[in-house]
Amino acid sequence: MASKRGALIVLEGVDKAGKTTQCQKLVQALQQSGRPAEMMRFPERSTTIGKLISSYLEKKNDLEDHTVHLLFSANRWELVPLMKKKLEQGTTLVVDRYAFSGAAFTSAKPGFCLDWCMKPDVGLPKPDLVMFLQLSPAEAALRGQFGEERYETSVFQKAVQQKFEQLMKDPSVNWQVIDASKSVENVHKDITTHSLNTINTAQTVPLGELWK
Ligand code: NYM
Ligand code: MG
Repeated sequence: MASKRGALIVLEGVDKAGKTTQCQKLVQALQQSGRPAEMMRFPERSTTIGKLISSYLEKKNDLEDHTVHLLFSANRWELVPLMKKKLEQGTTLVVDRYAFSGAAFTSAKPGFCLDWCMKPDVGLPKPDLVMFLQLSPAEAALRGQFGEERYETSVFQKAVQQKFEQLMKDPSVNWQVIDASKSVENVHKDITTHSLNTINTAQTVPLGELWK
């Protein structure tokens, strides 16, 4: 029998929904239960492309909007060989943001349509599960001030949320909406349940291609 592949699990949501915390807790829980798992994040700021993106987000440089969109996508593509290798080796990848953030954030800018924004990411490894951490703008505001980075304003985040809602209508993607207003531990429990189911079923189906 061929060895079992890992699952590709993505967490999405607006800023402050708790994605990073939950990714870390999920990886830890999977590892502790003897399942190989690693965390990844996008943008991955350590590469040459990632450094350009990072300084853009920190407002240290300006980039034309289409250009930065394509750099975010390129930053995913440059990690595809590594992702595929890990998945084939049986490691489950827990990913903090993916192509959905790419499409939602750029299409929230004036003059961009969702369809154009999705194109560069067509054919990326398709997540076996995308969990959307749902948090209302009011609840997000209770979690304190936004940071200093580009896009971190409540007006822009509301536009991003609407784009995510459009993306979630696509039945070719396995979306699960998670109520992120619950306690960290209860959100973690929900996420773990969905992830364990996905890890079991991913072993029986080949890795797909996104938006194809
Ligand atoms: N972002 C993230 C995009 O605009 N496009 C993308 O493709 C991705 C992956 O970068 N505000 C935005 C969303 C976030 C920011 O922040 C990355 P963080 O805190 O590193 O996840
Ligand atoms: Mg963040």
